[in-house]
Amino acid sequence: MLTTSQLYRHQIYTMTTQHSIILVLCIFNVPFYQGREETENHLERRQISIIDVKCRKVPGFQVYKEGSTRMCLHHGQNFITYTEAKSYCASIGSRLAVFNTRDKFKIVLPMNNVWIGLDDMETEGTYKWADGSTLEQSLISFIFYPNEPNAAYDDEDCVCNNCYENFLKLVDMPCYRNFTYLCEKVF
Ligand SMILES: [Ca+2]
Ligand SMILES: [Ca+2]
Repeated sequence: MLTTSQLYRHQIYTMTTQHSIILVLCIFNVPFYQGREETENHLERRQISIIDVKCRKVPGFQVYKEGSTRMCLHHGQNFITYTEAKSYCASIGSRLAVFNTRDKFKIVLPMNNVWIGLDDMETEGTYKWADGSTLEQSLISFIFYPNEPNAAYDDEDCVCNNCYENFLKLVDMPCYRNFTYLCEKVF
């Protein structure tokens, strides 16, 4: 039988032990979570630096920035059809540029008469980016001029920026029209 005094000391010992375990867990947990955040930040910085470093080594391409977004782009200045632009980008180890986030779209926004990698050539009304992904519905009103894409002449399957009158955003246009183009190098 434990005396009251012994029981009291036992309880104190148990509590102290439990607190010690919790304390130890806390000590080890703090650097664990900090470490994970640092790793994510490190990876994000590394991703940025990969584009910054590698893009400079690709002739004709340069880094375009918006916020923390980086894109390695070549703006071809000659006026060619969408299909020609697509082929040319492939021939230099790239593809037509994909602007599938708001920050990315802000990069192309000030450019005029330029094809980007977005079309509904495969299935009318279903727009796909040049990386094979489908255009997100939530992005349409942000990147397209109001009431575009409108398939105005039935043969409008390719997308260009600021390439029709004073429509200062994306519109769908016939793919045989001639515009400059943006190729994107992906690392
Ligand atoms: Ca179309
Ligand atoms: Ca149109």
